[in-house]
Amino acid sequence: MSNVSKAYEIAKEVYAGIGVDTDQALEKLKSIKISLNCWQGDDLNGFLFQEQSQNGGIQATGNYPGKAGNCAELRQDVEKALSMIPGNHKLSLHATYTDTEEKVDLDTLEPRHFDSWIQWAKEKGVGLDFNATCFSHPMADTGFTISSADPAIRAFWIEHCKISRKIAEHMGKELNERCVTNFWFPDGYKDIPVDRVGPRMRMKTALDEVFSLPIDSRYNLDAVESKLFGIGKESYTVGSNEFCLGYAAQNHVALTLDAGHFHPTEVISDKIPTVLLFVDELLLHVSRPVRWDSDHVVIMDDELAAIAQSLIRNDLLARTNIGLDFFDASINRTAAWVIGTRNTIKALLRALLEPTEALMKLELAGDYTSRLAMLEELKSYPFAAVWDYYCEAMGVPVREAWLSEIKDYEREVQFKRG
Ligand code: RNT
Ligand code: ZN
Repeated sequence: MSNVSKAYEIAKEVYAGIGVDTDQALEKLKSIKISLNCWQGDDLNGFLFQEQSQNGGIQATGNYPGKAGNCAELRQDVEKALSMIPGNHKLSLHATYTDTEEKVDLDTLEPRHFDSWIQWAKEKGVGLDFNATCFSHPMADTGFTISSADPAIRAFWIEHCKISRKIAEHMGKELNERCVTNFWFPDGYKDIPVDRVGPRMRMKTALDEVFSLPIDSRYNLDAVESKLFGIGKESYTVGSNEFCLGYAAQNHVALTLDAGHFHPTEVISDKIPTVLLFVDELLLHVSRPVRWDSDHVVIMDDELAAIAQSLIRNDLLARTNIGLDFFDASINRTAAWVIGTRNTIKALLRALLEPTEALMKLELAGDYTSRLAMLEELKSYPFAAVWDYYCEAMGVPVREAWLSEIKDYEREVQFKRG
């Protein structure tokens, strides 16, 4: 028996002692899909435009060598990352990640421009999600997209959003797995506006038009993402939390909660169980803000643990789509995926290894002493042995064994890229 198996057998007994079935937890864990953000692979460049004007107040920083420069390279990197992550997962594509030689723009894209991605996803058994790309484009230079006061700009972005839904529906149909399409708009002002209502009314009307296009809900789910502020849009964001929450609740679209899009002491782990009382579904952008919406790689911090607990304790997974949103260009980009995704899965496992029912009983009985005592003791329970065993059983590297694979991969593949 390997050390990993031996340690697992002991851990299994320890958890059984508090009424937790580790095998059952792992079965459940296996069914949870994480949507990897494609944009971690190439610093949000995409392949639609040769020279992309970057705007929208989001930014990848760093210049680590070996970045994917085309679809084939990006896919190769994603495959590498997925080979080190246990379970079956999804890839979230932005509209700019087309695979085509044709001269197309965001308002003339068609589902067929994503054929190679769909083909690849089928072959690899990877699910796909989608994102309208309403930034880094000359039509977004004024800082406004679908809420622009200029009807031509507004029409351009409305068209792009409609097309995005069509593409997503096509992907979902082809893969026979619902695609989740995220809509985030950078729209806002650097300085204090006079009219706080007008842009929001325009955004509301524009979204109504976008979502009026009939789409098969078996194949696509729409989600709107709020934000507190972006770089250069510090004073006013059209798609604020209240705007998106209200819109999602009223119109039965999903709400996207990005961990980096709130005031620094606000946490999405508390928003998840709250807003699900009022919205149908959620899309999470699991991220890590450091002082601001800096999109750092997800680590095993308290908030990640709390997000996982929120989902598991109240069984909210069925209405929550878990996606990642970070982009660090200062470290190996493939390693970033591996670190962030493994951590997210690890956090879910830790939550699954909690004797939730017993804890809830203590709480209801008013025994807060035992609640605190147990929650603290649980932190040093041997969850790592269960995690290692899961990795081994799922055929992915155990502990940091994946790191040397990345080092080989960057030496042999990524650093040789032109
Ligand atoms: C921006 C939003 C948005 C983007 C991605 C690239 O602040 O978080 O989700 O990060 O669409
Ligand atoms: Zn996000």
